[in-house]
Amino acid sequence: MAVVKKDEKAKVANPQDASIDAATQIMIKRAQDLGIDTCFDRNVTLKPCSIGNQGTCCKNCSMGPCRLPLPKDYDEANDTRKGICGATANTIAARNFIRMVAGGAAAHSDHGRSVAEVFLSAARKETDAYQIKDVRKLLEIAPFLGVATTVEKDGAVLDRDIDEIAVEVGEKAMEEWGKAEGELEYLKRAPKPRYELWKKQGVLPRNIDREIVEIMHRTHMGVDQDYKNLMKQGVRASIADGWGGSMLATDLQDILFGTPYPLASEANLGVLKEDHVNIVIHGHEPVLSEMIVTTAQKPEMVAYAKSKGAKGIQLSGICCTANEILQRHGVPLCGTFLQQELAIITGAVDAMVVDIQCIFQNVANVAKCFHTKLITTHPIAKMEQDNAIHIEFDEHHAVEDAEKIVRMAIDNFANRGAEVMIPRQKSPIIAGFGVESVEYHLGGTFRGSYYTLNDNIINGRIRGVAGVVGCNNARVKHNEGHITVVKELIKNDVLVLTTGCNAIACAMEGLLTPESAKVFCGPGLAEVCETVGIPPVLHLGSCVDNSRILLAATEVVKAGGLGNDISDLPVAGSAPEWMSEKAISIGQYVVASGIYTVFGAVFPTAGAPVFQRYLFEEMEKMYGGMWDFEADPVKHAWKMINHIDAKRKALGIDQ
Ligand code: XCC
Ligand code: SF4
Repeated sequence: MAVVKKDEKAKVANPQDASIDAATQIMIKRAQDLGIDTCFDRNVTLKPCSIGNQGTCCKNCSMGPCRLPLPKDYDEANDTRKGICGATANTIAARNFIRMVAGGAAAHSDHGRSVAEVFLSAARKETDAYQIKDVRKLLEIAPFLGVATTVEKDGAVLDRDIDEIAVEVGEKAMEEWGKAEGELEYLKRAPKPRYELWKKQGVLPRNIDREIVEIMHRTHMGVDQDYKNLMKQGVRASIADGWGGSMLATDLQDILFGTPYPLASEANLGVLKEDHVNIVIHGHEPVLSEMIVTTAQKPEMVAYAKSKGAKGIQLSGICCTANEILQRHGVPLCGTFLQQELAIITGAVDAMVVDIQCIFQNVANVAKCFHTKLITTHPIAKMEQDNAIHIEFDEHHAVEDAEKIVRMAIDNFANRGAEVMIPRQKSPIIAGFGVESVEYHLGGTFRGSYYTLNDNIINGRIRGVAGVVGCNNARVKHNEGHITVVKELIKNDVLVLTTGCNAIACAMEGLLTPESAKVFCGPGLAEVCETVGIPPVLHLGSCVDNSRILLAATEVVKAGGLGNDISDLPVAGSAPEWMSEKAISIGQYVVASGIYTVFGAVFPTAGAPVFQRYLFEEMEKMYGGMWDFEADPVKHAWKMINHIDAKRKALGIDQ
């Protein structure tokens, strides 16, 4: 992947080197003309530490940091590197790696916990802002949490009261974070052989919080100093994320806000409208943004905006909050992680509303250069800059909070400067897929007809399925990895499931339309997409919605014909431009679920080759899935395709 080059004289990014996206290039240049620095420029002036980059810098106690770079003449048999305490490069890299898992699992799971709290308030009718919207899904997940959906009365089996089920589901869900005994309830949703494998490996999570806490303990100075044992806990915590915190977040959000179904929208900075009040929502939790969507659509709010000289209110989103409100309401995507500063630099954003995760602190500095109100909303995510306005959101006065925010944005419309510049680029998209809609669109089941996913995989029209997900990373050319990997996959008949910022990148590039199948796909995949009318790249939502990918894989296994476990399937995972700890947690639970997973950009264990080999090779023997790294996006895609072909061969469907 091309590394962003620096313009020696100016010490700013060359826009053409920094991104493949025209709107982004225009806005990087615009920022430079205005003298405002963005992450693209800071990438030029701030170089990463090459030892930290290799994963072999330990600062877990104050005798360090102990820095153990890989020697130029590295000789594995005589690796004498050690910290003051004697910790080896493997121990240090493994500790750092699983601390990333802990950070990521904590982020996803704490998000899930917040949703569960709101869910329980709604179920108990302590708030009227939220209701149980999707009863079908409530009834679907209740049994997995051990909640009965029927009662016996006088020998007859009757449907149980929905409100009662909801309260019990809420209570049982909350227990998953901290129950004293047992194991996570959702683990049994995995294919049986997978569950048995986890049991055999001793990695069934007990509860979500405990596995994260135990990582912090085991990586403390002088505790666990065996990289294999450390990784065992990393695997366990990651499963608690994917099959626990994240999956609960997705399910409870679906029940509260509705399970997504395919809908049309648009993506890229061009969705901002000069003559509208623009509110950009950024972060991850849909609890507040759902309220903002409802509020901004109210006739009295639209009338208020008009009274201030605007033609209406344009909502749009960045990062995963964007994906959440896109998949349920069709709210357009303003941009990916790396475009958050650029949105404000258009001069057209009247308010940027942020919640948690992936929010640059620098958006406050950029907002200072414009009229933009930057509003933080979450008690755990404030900013030190004095222009950051904190309006703390609480589900008990959700409607009032949302109204206050929308009014503040409308009132701010009149304060716009003359210099609004919105790039015109935007692409039409179809988003809002999930396990339910993949099934529905592909024949109403997974197997047994011309249209179904399993049959199309078996007959080879679809070569395999890839989950391509994850962040942007300012250290590599914006969206180049995402788009190159995805295009190479669909060109070779691999159906792509996407979430997170990869989904936004694909959206901007026009890959989320059924029409794109003709242009970019191999003949088999094109035929399937054209027959059933789906895009070759299916947008499955936010980062917590990677749980949808796990469940889709599980359904494919259950439908039969493709082996007994997820590790038998011709599937692969990828995060071409990852940067966050959440991505490491996701990668690890995908690997632990039996899926070969390739990361791009950098890999944080390069300084400890023995430990890295454990992740890249040994893991497959234990879990049927393993990590890999490839910075070059075409080679990256081919590693995935080769893996898919090997799995097809093993299944005997390679003709
Ligand atoms: Fe953040 Fe979820 Fe990464 Fe994008 S993809 S940069 S984590 S928003 Ni999850
Ligand atoms: Fe150094 Fe060991 Fe302390 Fe880490 S825990 S900083 S390796 S002495």
